[in-house]
Amino acid sequence: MSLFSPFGVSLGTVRLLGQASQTAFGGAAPAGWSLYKSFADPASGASATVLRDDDRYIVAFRGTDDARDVARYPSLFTGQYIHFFDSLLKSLPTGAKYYVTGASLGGGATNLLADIADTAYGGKFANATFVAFASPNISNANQIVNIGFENDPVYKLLEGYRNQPSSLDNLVLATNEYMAGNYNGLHPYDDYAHGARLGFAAFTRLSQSAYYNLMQPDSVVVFAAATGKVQDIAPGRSLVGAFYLGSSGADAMVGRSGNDFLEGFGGSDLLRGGAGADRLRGGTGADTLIGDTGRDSFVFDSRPTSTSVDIIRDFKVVDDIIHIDNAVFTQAGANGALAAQAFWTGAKAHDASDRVIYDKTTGALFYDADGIGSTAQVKFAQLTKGLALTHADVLVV
Ligand SMILES: [Ca+2]
Ligand SMILES: [Ca+2]
Ligand SMILES: [Ca+2]
Ligand SMILES: [Ca+2]
Repeated sequence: MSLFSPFGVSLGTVRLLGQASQTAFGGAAPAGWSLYKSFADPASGASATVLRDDDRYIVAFRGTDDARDVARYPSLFTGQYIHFFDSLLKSLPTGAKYYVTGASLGGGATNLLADIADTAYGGKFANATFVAFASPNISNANQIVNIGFENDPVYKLLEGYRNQPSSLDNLVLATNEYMAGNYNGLHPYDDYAHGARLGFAAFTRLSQSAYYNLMQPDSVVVFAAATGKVQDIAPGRSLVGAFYLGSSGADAMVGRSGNDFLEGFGGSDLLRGGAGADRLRGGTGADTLIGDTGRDSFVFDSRPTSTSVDIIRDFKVVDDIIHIDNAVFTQAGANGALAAQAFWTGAKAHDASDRVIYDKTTGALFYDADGIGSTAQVKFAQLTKGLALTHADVLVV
């Protein structure tokens, strides 16, 4: 399972089409794709870009990506808007593989084409892949997937913001406006989460997330984009776990009472789980991790170096566990519980089999690739002093 698996579309295709939708706004074409046709109808303001790679075509509709689009919403509602593109769509070849995308009003056109693709334009778009971003109107036809932020007041506007089978409904762009309390962009109306570029950057982050395959279409995914603390603030959701994805800079992300998944990426981040069984993954940088109550797991999957020592403020032996990834802790052993002989309590290794060493007097946690061999141990975490830590507190993943 992942965010997009029910829709038969990969994250790679979503990212490709996200970039293509940016091409309609003057962004660079995706690698391997070239401009096939530009379309602009001055009378209606409708415009689109068609990209080509051999016998594959991407039709990227564009809107203005700002409030001027609203004048066209009635024609989205009636379905007439797509017909501003008739001359373009009729001119495209038959028998090709089509991808159809767009953001905002362009997303609306994408939904309208999905609705009529089985019969309109000679059926040439009947087998197209449809991915729409931040669209006010939502179709559920032709396996379209609709992507937008729940706090974007444009997304699903013409549906009264109702969840739809084709829509991702719980993605949050946690900007300063969001954290100030405008959790849905309607208090007051503010389209701060509508910018297509912001959305595109968020999807790049998704592709880098170690949690991607744990996400489902209705998962709450919070993208940190605020200068201060980030937390899901949606009402009625305090017990629902969320995925928190940080930026490449310093983030401060705090989970609520559900089972949360936090990922800091680069920068020295503060991750705090709150109640519930949380998973905290600092990424690179010197991160501060706080699990709070519940059975929390702390994941170390970046190469242990002196600049990436994470502090775990509240490790509790009875509840919590440390995960070390053998892709970077290469001598830690196979996936599963750390071998008893690979753990040692002391200032340094005492035999050749020691890999994880806890210094009870300082609280330092070390990795030693070869035990008492010639390779020096590297500190990778700072825990509290005096813990009754054992090999059972470390899982190799
Ligand atoms: Ca970060
Ligand atoms: Ca939590
Ligand atoms: Ca917790
Ligand atoms: Ca980090």
